[in-house]
Amino acid sequence: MLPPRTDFPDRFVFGAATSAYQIEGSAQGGAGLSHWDTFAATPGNIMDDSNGSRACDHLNRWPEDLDLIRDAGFDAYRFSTSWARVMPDGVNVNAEGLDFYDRLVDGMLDRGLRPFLTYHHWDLPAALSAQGGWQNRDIPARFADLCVTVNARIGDRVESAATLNEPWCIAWLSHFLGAHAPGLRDIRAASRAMHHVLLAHGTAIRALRAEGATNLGIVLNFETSQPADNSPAAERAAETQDAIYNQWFIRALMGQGYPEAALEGIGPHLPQGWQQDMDLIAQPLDWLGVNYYTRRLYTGNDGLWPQAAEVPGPLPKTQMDWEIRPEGLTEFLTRLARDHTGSLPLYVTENGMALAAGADIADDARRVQFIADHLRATKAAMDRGVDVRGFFYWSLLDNYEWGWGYGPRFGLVHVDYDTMARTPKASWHAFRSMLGG
Ligand code: IFM
Repeated sequence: MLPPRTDFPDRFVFGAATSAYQIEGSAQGGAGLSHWDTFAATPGNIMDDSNGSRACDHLNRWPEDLDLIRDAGFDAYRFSTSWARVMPDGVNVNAEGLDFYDRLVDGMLDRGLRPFLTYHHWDLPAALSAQGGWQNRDIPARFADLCVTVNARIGDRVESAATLNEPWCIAWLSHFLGAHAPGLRDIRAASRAMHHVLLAHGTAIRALRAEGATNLGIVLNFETSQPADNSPAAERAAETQDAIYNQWFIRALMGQGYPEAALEGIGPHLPQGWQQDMDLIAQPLDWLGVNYYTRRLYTGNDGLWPQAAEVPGPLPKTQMDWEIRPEGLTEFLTRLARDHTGSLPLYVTENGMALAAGADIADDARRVQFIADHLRATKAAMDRGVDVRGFFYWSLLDNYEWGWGYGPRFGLVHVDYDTMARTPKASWHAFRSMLGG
């Protein structure tokens, strides 16, 4: 059972989250190819060789999906706009794309749902990727254009807007670890992307404020990083990983500079004159989104980079093989407020688990437990004085889990990918009982 709603303040927001490429169906509605379409078309990049061309067919089934959010009793829906749908070539606007988001936002308001927009959740137009994408210093201006264009159409009706979802994934996972589009393993590309993604955020926030947009933030992901043993080498590996993953972005955003432990490897490859960009990156924010899923353990190695030294941990795991450790959420929320964000409002913008469907696709008791434990972990941080304003479950629907394809099932609602039938799971019903939907 989930904790009662009365454990949380009246104004605390409960929501469900998705992203465009993972659910919409990228081959429809006049969208251009994104670098996820081209990455997925390259054999070996996606575990089941699938892509997001149809995904959950949300482009056509969105009324049913919004009904599911409303009927569970959620207050809000966190969604993203697809860059390749709004600007198929990265520059020119596809009116059909903007019309879709216009209808979607009206659909939310008609159902009493508060729209929480994310401008970019990874579907960079392939045309911009071909010009260097996040490695290219022009990308901040292009991204600001996207944000201003979308804001002009739906900004009057969204409650809040985040520039980017998980810049670590956009930059490091995609350009150094090679696991996400564009699939590079190149320190120069990665270092440039690590900087340009932040510059794009700052440039967009400044442009949006000039248009009068309010309630602006960004969504970062955090993962507990711990040494697997007592050796100095393991400690160093965990610290380097923590610096790259958990400190790089938040420190720069809060005007605290890049962390030394990460600059050691990344610094030599940053674009020349990067120091002059740091003020623009540190634009004042109205809130910060926190995505939390797991922790990872590192043993020592001789190299600079900790990933080579990751070892499996002993805790129970999700379908992604991610350790389940709810107290990590309390730790991050309190650490963020203490070390970086002070009184800035925080939202848990993503938390959830992948769980394979059993014989009864609606029975996901383990997920109910997972959610209950993470809601309690959120409350524990609030009890310590952290200003947490909301919790969004990832994800409303089973969907396209990037390089993992359609195997992992994160949804509160099961999706049959042949028939597209939606079936609410026990976790959806648990939220409904908690929220009075
Ligand atoms: O599915 C992703 C989402 O797109 C971003 N955050 C993590 C989720 C689970 O991997």
